Parts: sequence; structure tokens; C-alpha cells
Amino acid sequence: MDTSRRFEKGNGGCPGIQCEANREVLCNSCAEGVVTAAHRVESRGIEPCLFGKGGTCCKNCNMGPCQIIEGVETMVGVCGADASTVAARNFARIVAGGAAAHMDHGRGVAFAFLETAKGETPYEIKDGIKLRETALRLGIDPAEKDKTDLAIEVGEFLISEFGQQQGVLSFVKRAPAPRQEIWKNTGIIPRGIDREVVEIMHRTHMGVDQHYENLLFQAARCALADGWGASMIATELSDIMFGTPVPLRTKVNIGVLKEDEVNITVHGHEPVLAEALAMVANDPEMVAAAKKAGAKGINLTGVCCTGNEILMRRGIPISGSFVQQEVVLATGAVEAMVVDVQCVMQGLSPVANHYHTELITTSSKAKIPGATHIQFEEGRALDVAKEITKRAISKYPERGKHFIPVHQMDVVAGFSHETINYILGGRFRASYKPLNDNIANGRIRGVAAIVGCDNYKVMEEVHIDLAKELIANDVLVLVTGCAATGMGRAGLLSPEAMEMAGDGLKEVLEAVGCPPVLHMGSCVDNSRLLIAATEMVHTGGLGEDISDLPMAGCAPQWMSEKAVSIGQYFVSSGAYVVFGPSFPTTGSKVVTDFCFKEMQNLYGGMWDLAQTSNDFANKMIDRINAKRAALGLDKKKERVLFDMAMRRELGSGIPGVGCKPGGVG
Ligand code: SF4
Ligand code: MSK
Repeated sequence: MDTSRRFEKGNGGCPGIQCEANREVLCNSCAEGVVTAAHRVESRGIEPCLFGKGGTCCKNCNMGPCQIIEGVETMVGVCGADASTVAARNFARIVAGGAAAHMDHGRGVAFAFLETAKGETPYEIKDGIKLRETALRLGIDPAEKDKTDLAIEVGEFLISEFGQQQGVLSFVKRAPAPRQEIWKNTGIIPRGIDREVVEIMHRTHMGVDQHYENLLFQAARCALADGWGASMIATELSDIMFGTPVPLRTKVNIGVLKEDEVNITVHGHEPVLAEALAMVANDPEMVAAAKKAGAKGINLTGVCCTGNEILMRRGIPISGSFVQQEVVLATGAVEAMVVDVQCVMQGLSPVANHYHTELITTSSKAKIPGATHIQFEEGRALDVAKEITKRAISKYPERGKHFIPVHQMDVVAGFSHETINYILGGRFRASYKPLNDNIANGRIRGVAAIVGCDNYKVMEEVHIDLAKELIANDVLVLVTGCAATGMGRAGLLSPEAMEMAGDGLKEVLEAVGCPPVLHMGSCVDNSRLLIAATEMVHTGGLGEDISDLPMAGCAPQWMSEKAVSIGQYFVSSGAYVVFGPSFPTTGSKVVTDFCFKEMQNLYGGMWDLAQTSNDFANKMIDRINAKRAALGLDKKKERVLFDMAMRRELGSGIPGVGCKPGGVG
């Protein structure tokens, strides 16, 4: 693949990264001297280290590091490990790393939930209906119990699943029965949440599990403990505590920063502190302090998935996705960036130091040299939020030369699976039946999930062109994470984007008034997609299992280990998942074939690899068509083929919008 052309220089000799807003900020004189990941990519190249690309280097013991080449007899590890063993071990460790991040996130939410249930935090149990439904699902009888007692019981029950040693995780039982049978037969039912990560770390230690297949089975089990365990716990308990999302209008992109207000950005993944900051942002005492400092108020915005959490539930705008985190600070207009865990670049610290910005870490698990640390505790949530807000206010008078680009885009977000149920079926007959019926009658070809990060390796926004091609082909698109923010910047999260949809999909969208691309939340909220797929199966007419659905998933710009864990839990749940621009096992054909072929036989779902948006679209639509044919729904449906002229024409998507040079977004 020619990757060199993927990184284009901006007009002013500054790095150009994906979005016009980024380009404008980094080319502005107030960003002079600032070094961001875009600059580092420019100087180091997009493949900073070739050692390890393809997954066949091992440094699991001090006889190495060993570089291993498949098929070359002399290029095995000192211990004799071959490429398949090492690639599978490395893959399993990637899954363990990604799953562990979600597991610790889920644990944090569960403890915050329990403290809230006991009245020890300023939060409340907002969704009593979901609490009762969840209790029933866990086998807890909600009858005769008040909200407090029930929440305590649910919280304690779910916390116990993190340290559970034997048995089956409770939410696993939500999956379609044939799916559970497959997991049982392949021996990958997760027994406890933490146990599966520990077992991967043990098995991948020097001299333990040497068989690639055995390693990949444990990787699958660990990933399921993430998706159907920790991530689902994080999503469900966050919904019960902070409210289940419903559709709301808000905005995304750097232009949501405000010229005349104290700008505080929250970045990372956890919703807990961000909720407290949202609670105090309008506190009269804080607003008065901001006014005294010369500002008109306090403007809270989000970055990455903490941003997605408060966007979904509170409509708080997102100023940036992963690749924009440093650029948001390079505006010089942010008084404080408050970070919790995951996807927070160390490069933020020097960028913040370049300005008056205070970078504030808040988790004992995640400190950064040069940042101020203010430890967050749920029991003191409002006090901590006020302390942070006051520090940000005190920085406002120090704001110097700055530049806020105009780019911002209207979005509609908040599509929990409960909301999709309601929107499609209406208040009195909430159901996935209309979706299934419209798939069966061919108005909707199928469903695609575009999830995950954005990444400096991919300078074109592949996921945006892909989404346009999918919706033009009547595929309903579900998005999460930073991919969702990118879609928002490009105008695809607004109902007006339905104009880009094929006739069938458009007809359905017009009837319900929702966008063709539905924002379903943060990284942990990929668990919502598992439930939505399960609901489609249970509703009937589209097969007996998730693997029967005309559905495909992808992460075209994946960056984090979490994305691999997410991809693996979808594959093990029966989904076809395409990753790009690279896959971490390609140094071993044996392991890659197992992931790309054998997993299909085992799970009815498999991995695949693509690079261009057109490759992704072709593969995903082919899969959806094949599933339609298998269901007997193969009434000929014309494929809209995108040529270069059509791509250019769609360029910004809706006239005058989008995240391409010359657009507004
Ligand atoms: Fe090399 Fe084997 Fe040690 Fe890995 S475990 S570093 S392959 S000797
Ligand atoms: S924040 S994991 S860059 S989606 Fe969830 Fe974005 Fe990927 Fe982090």
C-alpha cells in the first residue's frame, strides 16, 4: 500500500490531519512552536517502528527480544517459539490489554454505582425502570424492594462478577441460545471478568501455552468477558445512574469552544467526574466567579469517549476526537483539560505548557509528568469538580493569543438500544419488528457498525467515505467512539444526511425522522450493539443467531488495544469484522488464516482486513448480501457503485458541510 500520499502537508507547511478545523488551528500563528502527533508522524513516518509489525517479535523473556520470520527455519525464538506461537501470544496480550481497560472502567462505574445507591455520592439512580429490568435479568426479584435496596443488591452482585472464579457471567445469558451453545462447545464461556485477563498473562508468559489455537481460544474468552461482561456492566450501570440516552441535538468539532467563556474540556473515558463537572458548570457560585474573572460563563466540552458519555446523556458538545486532543489545546483557548483514563496522549503536557492551559489528571492510575494532579473521589465529586472549575476560572485572565476555528456541526446523538426500539416501534409497541420487517422487505439492505478510533496512520477519514457508501446502498450505520465524532464533523449524524441514503433506507428514515448514521455512544457502549443485534434475533424473521443477521462491523482506523478486544468479542459473537489499515497478526499466515477463516467455522463470524473505503464497503456489502441470500431475502437489490467522480461529488456529503478542505465542518 502506498501510504506516503495519505499524509498531506497543510498549505502553510504545517501538518494536515484529516480535518479542516485541525489544519486551520495548526497553521495559525498562535500554534507556532507547538508540536503535536501530526508533527511527530511527519518526522518519524507513519510506521514509527517496523520491529514488531505483523506481531512476530517477542520480548517475553530475557533471552530475547527475538525477531521471528515464519517459514525461515533459523528465525525462531531462542526458546524455539515459532511465528504462530508468538503472533498468537501477542494477539492475546493485545486483547488482554484492551479488555483490562474496559474491565477497570466497568469496575470503577460499578463501585460508583454502589456508593450512589448508598447515598454517598451526589449522583442518583435516574432510570428506575432499567434498574428493575437489570435486576430481573440477574435473577434478583425486585418485588417489595425500594430503589435503594434494589440498587445496592444489583451493585454488589455485579461487583462480585469481577472477582468471580467459576460459573458464567450473568449478561452472557442475554445472548441468543444458539450463540451460548457455540461458546459452550468451543469452551470460551467467560467464567469471571478479571480471571480471563490473568489467565492470558499467565499463558503468554515464557514457557506456558505454545499452541496458537489454544491461545486464540483464550483470547476469545477474555474478549467475551469484556463485551458481555465489563463493558455491558459499565453501560448498563451508567445508564441507570446517569440516565439512559435519548435522542438530543448538540454540536461537535473544535468550534464549540467559546471565545468569551471559560473553556474546560474533559477527556478520557469515564463518565463519573465529567457528570460532576457538568453539575457544577451552571452552579451560580461558579458562574459568578467566571464573570468576576471577565468571562460570560463556563463552557464544558468533551474529547474522546468521556466526551461521548456526556454527549449521549447531556448533549454536551464534543470539541475533539482522539486525533484532535492536542489540536484542541493548540487553540490556546482552553483554560483546563481534565483527563481520566485511556487514549490520553503524553504529548498533551508540552502543548498545555505552551499556553496558559492547566492539564489536570484525576485518576491515581493515570498521571502525566508536568500535569497537575487532583485526585477524584466519588464521595467528594462536587468538591473536586468545584476545585477544578475554580482553577480553570483563575486561568481565564491569563488567556493570550488564541484561535478558535468556526468549524462545528449539528448532530443528533443518544441512540441507546432502548431508544432505537422506541423510535422504530413507537411508545406503545416498542420493538425491533419494523427494523426487521424493513430488512426483510429490502428497503434496508442490512446493518453496519463502524466503531473505534481515528488514527494518524490514516490521514483520510476512511470511515466517513465508507459510511456514505454504505448508506447510499441502503445500509443503516451504527457508530460509536471517535468514529462517531468523525461522522458528526462530516454532517452524517444529522437527519438532513438522510438525503445521502438510498431510496429504501431514506423512505424508512423519513418515516421515523432519524439520521442514517446512529450514534450509540462510547467505546464501552459497543455492548449496546450486542444487545441491539440480540434484540433483532429475538424479534424474529432474520435467523436464529447473531451470525445469521445481514450485518457487518468494522474499525477502519483502529488505534487502541481496546479495539482489538471489541473486534474479537464481535467475531466470537458471530459478526464479520473488518479492520484496517493493518491487522496485528499478519507476520504469521497460520494465525491470520485462523482469524480470517477458521473463526468463521467456529463462531460464524470472522476477521478481515481492508484499507480503502471502497474495499471496506465491498467486503461489508458482500457479506450483508450473502446473509440476505442465506435468509432467502435475495430479491435482487441493485448495488450503487461509487466511482471517483461520485466520491468527489459526495466530498463533503451535504452541500456546504463536511470535514473536507473548504467545508464548514
Ligand atoms: Fe525469545 Fe522465546 Fe524469550 Fe520470546 S520467550 S523472547 S521467543 S526466547
Ligand atoms: S476514545 S479507544 S481513540 S474510539 Fe474511546 Fe476514541 Fe478509540 Fe480511544
